[in-house]
Amino acid sequence: MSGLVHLTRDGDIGIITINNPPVNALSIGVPEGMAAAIQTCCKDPSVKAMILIGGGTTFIAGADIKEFEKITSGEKPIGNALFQLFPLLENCSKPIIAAIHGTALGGGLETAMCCHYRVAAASARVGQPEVKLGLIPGAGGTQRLPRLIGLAKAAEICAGGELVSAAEAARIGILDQLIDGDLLQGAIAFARQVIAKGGVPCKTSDRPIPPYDPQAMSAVKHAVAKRSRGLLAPQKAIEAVEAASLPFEEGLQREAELFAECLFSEQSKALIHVFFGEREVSKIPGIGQEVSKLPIRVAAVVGAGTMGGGIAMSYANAGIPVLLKETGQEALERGLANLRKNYAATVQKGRMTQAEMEQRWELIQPTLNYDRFTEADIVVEAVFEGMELKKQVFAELEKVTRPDAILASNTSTLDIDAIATATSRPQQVIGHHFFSPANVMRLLEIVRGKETSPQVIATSMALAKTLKKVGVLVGNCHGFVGNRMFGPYQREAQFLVEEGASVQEVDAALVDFGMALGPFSVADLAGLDVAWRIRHEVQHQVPQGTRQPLVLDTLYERGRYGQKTGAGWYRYPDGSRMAIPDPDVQQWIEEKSHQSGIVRRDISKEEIVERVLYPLINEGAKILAEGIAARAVDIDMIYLYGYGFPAYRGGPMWYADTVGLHRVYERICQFEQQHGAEWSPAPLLKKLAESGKKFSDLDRDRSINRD
Ligand code: 3H9
Repeated sequence: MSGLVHLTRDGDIGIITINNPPVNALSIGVPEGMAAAIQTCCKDPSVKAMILIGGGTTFIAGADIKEFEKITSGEKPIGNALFQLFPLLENCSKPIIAAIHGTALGGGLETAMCCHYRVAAASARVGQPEVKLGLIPGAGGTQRLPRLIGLAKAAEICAGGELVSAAEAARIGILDQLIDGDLLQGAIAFARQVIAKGGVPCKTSDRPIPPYDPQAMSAVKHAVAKRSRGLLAPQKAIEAVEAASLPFEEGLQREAELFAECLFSEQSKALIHVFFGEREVSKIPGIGQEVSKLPIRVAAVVGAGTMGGGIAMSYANAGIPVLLKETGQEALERGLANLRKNYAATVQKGRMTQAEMEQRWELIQPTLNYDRFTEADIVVEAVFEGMELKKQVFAELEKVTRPDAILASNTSTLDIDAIATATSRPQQVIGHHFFSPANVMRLLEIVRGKETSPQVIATSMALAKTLKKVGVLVGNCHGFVGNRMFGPYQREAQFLVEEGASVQEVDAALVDFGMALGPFSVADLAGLDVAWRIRHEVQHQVPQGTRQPLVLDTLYERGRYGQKTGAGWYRYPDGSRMAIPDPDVQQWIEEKSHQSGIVRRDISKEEIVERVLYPLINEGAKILAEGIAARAVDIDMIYLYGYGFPAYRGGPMWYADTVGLHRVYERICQFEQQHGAEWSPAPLLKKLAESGKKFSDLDRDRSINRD
């Protein structure tokens, strides 16, 4: 038996404990260890039943995701040992009871379903989340789950990937019993009852599938199609579940084919990159676990506008009391009314109870002065985006906060070191760039100034987790990582419409690529006044003769600021959010093209995607070379969680790797010839392309050097 699995006894019951921290994944050695333990118990006539339980904080979180790359590279076959274990478990003549705490996920739930009974702690959760990795359950999950709970419910769980609480799992038939108190003792008592009743094992694969409900199935299919635009795995999961109507072994065979199809897909590789990426970004080179963190018990936000209100909600949602300061009564009341409206909408959608809303509301304490700011462990400044105003606020904060308080700015573009000069404690100053709506968007771009202390950085990273955000640490430059890269992306979108594409063609090409919204819809949402102001703020740095977008000024001058004014690149009649193409905009674009001597032409979807994404990637390469982002994966996570980049493409840098850096570099060189110096390729991109390497190779090398 392997050291990862231990066999102990409680009288006539064999207790098989998996010890593969942190999540008891089914890594090499675990299925083998379980198989050996079962065989030992089977041979021993004094053992009447077995309990399978996880050591530590959880049951089994599934197959070891790290091992999938070995399979796709041909180093290892798919789940060999698992496929030998499962018949051994299910066909065992002595009853085996899975005792679940923490989570039983993916291969973990599949293991539990091969056991003859399942009991769980009330706090446990189960699920088949493989679709989140671009996969489907591949070890019988799509065949056994329908036999427990019916085809429609199984399709919902396998194609949606959401976790199910123990109470719900017991209600629908995945679990046989919930255990109060000590799980192992409860499982032992359950096993004794099974033995007393004659101990005849009940195989999941022998069960008939509960009666089919076509209406429920079609509702699941409809919901899945709506939620999973562009994704392969959810559809395959439904196909696999439907194959459960076949004889069991045939269904298993179909599941295996579909699993392999998903496993070898680019989507799955990208989503696995995202799974590890989301965790990797919290590991900061040079700032280890030993750096102590400041406690965040009370927060304060300066500015109750859209951003400030959303930030206050993020703190309240995490249970942290937050002071919300405005300068005037009217602005404060407006901000609070918006907050209340936001919360009420969440309650209406059923995502929060009224009681939860009231609890969170209580945590937000409005104020017109700094009187209680000494209580704050962190202050987030969220005032209008202008250097002088921000400096003034920071100078005030210095006087009203404790010396150990973190002073964070929500600036989206401004120099954090310049802001820090307004205080005598630059080591406490940091950027916390939230994304709108701040209570919803998961990205928190954390901007380190040149003097920000390691403790303030470590606290900010931990705080991001508390706020349920993905915190990514970046360096200080105009626009940091996200908005700096977004500049060339937006610029090229505008050039494309001047050259012949329509606003909606550009948006549609990017939406088809998988972006949540096209660049013009995003611009209308963010506000064209904001884009105009940012462009004009940096205008003096742009070299003479550089091509400038022609139409943004026209829209701005006509008061078309986007959705908030009912018109921008599109029209939004009667306050709706539905973008309607506007012939006036098309006419202005054509006039401007004509005046500038641009000959309009047809532009293919492929060119649109390359023209807007490649400058984004090129800028990303410059950012990497400058160390503004520590790793390509940091950039990927920023784009996924802050800019609606499709997760199944892994983020812009991962996407570039999949296209091939040589191809990306060549196209950028061609665009440079056609469109000028703005397209000059990043030296790092050139170097990687010429040496046949990828951005992910660079990350791997850096992580090896770090370890
Ligand atoms: C599958 O089962 C396929 C089968 O159907 C068929 C096979 C043939 N493997 O998230 P955390 C690591 S597919 C390897 O921070 P939490 C994770 O990277 C699998 N490593 O903790 C992290 O490492 P590090 C289906 C894994 O408490 C550490 O564990 N299962 C795995 O917030 C802690 O993780 C899933 O998709 C894994 N399976 O959340 C479940 N899981 O410390 C994926 C975790 O180095 N896992 N790690 O950064 C999860 O959803 C969450 O990790 C879980 C714990 C809820 C379990």
